[in-house]
Amino acid sequence: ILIAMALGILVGAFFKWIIGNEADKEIALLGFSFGVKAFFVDGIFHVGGQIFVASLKMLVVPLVLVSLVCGTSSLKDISTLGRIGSKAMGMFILTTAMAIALAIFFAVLVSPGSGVNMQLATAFDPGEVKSVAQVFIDMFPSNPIDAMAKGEMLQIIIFAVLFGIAITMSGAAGERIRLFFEDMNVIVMQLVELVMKVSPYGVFFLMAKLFTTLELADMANLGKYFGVVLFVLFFHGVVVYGSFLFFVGRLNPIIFFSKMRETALFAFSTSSSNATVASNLATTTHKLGVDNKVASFTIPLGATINMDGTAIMQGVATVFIAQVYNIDLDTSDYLMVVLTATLASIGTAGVPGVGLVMLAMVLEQVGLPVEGIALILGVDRLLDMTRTAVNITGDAMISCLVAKQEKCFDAEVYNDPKAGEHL
Ligand code: DAS
Repeated sequence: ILIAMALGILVGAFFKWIIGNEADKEIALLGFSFGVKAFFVDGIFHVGGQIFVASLKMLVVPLVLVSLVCGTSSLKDISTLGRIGSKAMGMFILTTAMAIALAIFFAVLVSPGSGVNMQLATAFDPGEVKSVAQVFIDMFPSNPIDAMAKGEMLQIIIFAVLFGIAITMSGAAGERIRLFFEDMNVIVMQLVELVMKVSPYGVFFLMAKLFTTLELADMANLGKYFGVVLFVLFFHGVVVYGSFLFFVGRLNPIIFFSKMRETALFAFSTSSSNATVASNLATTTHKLGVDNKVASFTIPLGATINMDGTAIMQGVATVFIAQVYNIDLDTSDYLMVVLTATLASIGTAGVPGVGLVMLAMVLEQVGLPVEGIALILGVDRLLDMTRTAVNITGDAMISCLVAKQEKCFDAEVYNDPKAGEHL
């Protein structure tokens, strides 16, 4: 992806030089540059880029529907939800909402996108502004099929969770449907994999088109975006999680972070929370003293629905893209971003790149141009690796807190530097 990005920038800048300022061109050259612009920039690059963005958006509905139905119905029966489940869910949602609020605060503070003045292909229409009450009423779909057809993601998320709970209450019939959705989940993950395979081409086309218009000076803005996301990821992962461990769990954060090192590195290298579940389970039970009764529930569920790192990227990216296109977001927009990105991160399965797919949904929900994703695609890979490490660290931290509160926690194992060394 990085090579595709670099090539796209070079080709885009080259064509920008050819097309350049038409005023000082000979007629012949004018014809040539017009041909280049029509065939390459507005032709191949534009069409290829838009196809890629459309394929990202194509994944959102099946991905959210299937991964949420699986996640919710895998609770087997609602009684497991009980105290452990509701405490874990409460902590998941609290830390994710805090992550987005932090992301938006620092993004507005640093304003990485201001000064770019990117032109929109069509005039920006924010659509009708809903009251917060209306937002909550509209979250419940009167027609779930219509909601899926229109991509009303908040409605799809609510329907998927309710449907998943209904499955756990439906005995043998529900079990058959649950297994069907588990199979569908495998297929949808392959679909995501397929789109991620062609993403280098998509990145090339989007960056080439982008850099026939973007000033290189705007790269500084991209660098600021990258820096803000990384800063908030580290701040949230170290300061916020460390504070929860120390003040709520009365646990030494230094021990936690030193024991989480290998698992965090595994998440960083795989960019997949799902792939890290086994490692995270082993670390939380054998090294951090969390009873398997808690970890076996909170780690897999957290890998699916607790993605603070992803929510941070989505919060910063939304502010960045709004600033790049000079679109003012007001308080209700930011509240909608917090709500949507929290729900989006719940609906995001833990595989590489899905945070970007869900970003398309967050942008659409607040009426921002989805093609703005092109701006950040090229630098997303390294951010994906980092935010995945934060995602799974949050799962482990919450597992420790819930286990401690439920008296399913072995403090001796937690404080023993040699515990679980055989892993
Ligand atoms: N890579 C995802 C994960 O596994 C996160 C993301 O794409 O944002 O957690």
